Parts: sequence; structure tokens; C-alpha cells
Amino acid sequence: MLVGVFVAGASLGGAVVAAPFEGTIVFMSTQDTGSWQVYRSNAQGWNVVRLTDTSASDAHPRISPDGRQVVFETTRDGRRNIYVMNIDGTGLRALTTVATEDRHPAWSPDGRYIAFHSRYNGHDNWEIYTVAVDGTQMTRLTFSRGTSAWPSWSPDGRKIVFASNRDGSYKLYLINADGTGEQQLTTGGGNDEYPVWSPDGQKIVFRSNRSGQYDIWVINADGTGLTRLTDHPGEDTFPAWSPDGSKILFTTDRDGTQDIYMMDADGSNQVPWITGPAREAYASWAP
Ligand SMILES: [Ca+2]
Repeated sequence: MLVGVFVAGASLGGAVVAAPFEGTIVFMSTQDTGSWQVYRSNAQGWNVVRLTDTSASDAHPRISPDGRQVVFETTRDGRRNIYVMNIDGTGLRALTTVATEDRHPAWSPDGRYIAFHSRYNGHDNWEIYTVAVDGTQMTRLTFSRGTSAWPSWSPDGRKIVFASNRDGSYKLYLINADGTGEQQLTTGGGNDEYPVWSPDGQKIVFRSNRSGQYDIWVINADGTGLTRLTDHPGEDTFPAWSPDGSKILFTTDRDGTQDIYMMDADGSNQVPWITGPAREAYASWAP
């Protein structure tokens, strides 16, 4: 297990440690093997434990809504496939097979399904799919001429937000979880990517370079209220909500190598949360 060089942000900068945050964070880091592996910490960013140990890339983990499982993508079978494991790293099992290439899994709010983007062998077109957590019921949701990627479920389970470059640059789109009712959410210049739906269903946080640099932005789920949350020449990416929606974790290289930061949901109080000399990225947080 990990001998940590990670530093928890709440102790940096002489900041007073606030009341403890509750829950569990999972993220990915290159610290131990040089390739992405999956890690777990408490919500303070402390007690870091490595959950995977392969020569492959185990990337883009997301913790289940009940905090008991982790889904991630792995190259351990040669191509990228979706795997699920228990929160302690046991019970590892594949959801998808080497016939496809599958990335960026996301849990449905009831924990029964995984959305991800995939391309079949020989196809260069990424589309949004869902699959039940037992590996059955694989369903293709999108049929566009461009890439559709990075799905995230609404908390009521009815819709999925994703990004697509079907009209040139990446914009956010909504689709019903059964594949009907597709509609475009964002417009304008630049790329809008990595959307994540807020726990209260009202907002979608994402990264965008519409200002000329990659920052974290948020928009209401009805398409109003587009707001920039970060403004830094470094690359801010991979936003994720705290379970109560009051905080946002994100990944940034503003200090040199990728680290995980936390901020209030309005963009204030940006502080390092999980840092280290290697790359730490793609946090998600469950109760
Ligand atoms: Ca780092």
C-alpha cells in the first residue's frame, strides 16, 4: 500500500482546519507505478490507500453513489475496458470486453447502471453507451457524426449530460437515459468538456476553454446562468461535486504537476486538497 508523499490541502498555507468533511474520495495518480492507478482517501484527502496495482493504466475512477464501489477504465486487457471493484479494492470484475474500447464510466444515481463512451473495434467514432453493473443490457444512446463523450447522470436518473464535437468544437448536450430527447445545452466558442451534474439537479459543472484557457465553468441545467468559476492560466479540469453540492473538487496543473484542488461551489476559496510530486487527478466524492 501507499507510503504517502501526498499532502492534504487543509493543512497547507497555515489554513485553519475546518470541521471535518465526511465521505470518501477516489482519484487517480501516477505516483507509485508511473502509470495511472486508482486511490482512495477520506474526504479531507488524508489516509490515502492505493486500490489498484498493475503495469497497465487504471484511470478515470468514480465512486458509486453509496460509496461502496469504484468504476474505472483499464488497459489491463490490452484495450480500454470498464471494470468495477469494491471500495477496498477487492471483488474486481470486468463490465465490458475487448471487443470494444470503453472510457470515462459514470454511475447512475441508483447505482445499477454505468454510462461511458465507447467505440467498437474498427470504428473511430466514440458514442455514449450504458450497461448494467452485471455487464448485461449494453445500450447505445447516441448516433452522431462526431465524438460523444464524458457522460454524467442527472440525480433523478432521467437524463445524461455529455459533450460532443459533432458541429466542430465540443459542446454540452442532454439526452434522456433511454436515448430519446437529445438536445444541445451550450453554444459559443471553445470546447466544453467533462460535465458533471450537481447533486440537487440544478447545475452542471464542466471545463471549458471558451475564454482562451481551460477553466472550470458551471451552467444551470436549463441552459441559463453560464458562470466561470476559475480563472488561471494553468489547465483546470475534471470537476466533481461534494455530496452536498457545496464544494467542487477539480484537477489543476497550476503548481507544476497535476494536483487536486477544492473550492466552494461559487469558485471562492480555491485550495490544494490532494497533492504530490507526480500527477493526482480526477477526484470523485461520495458520502
Ligand atoms: Ca502533483
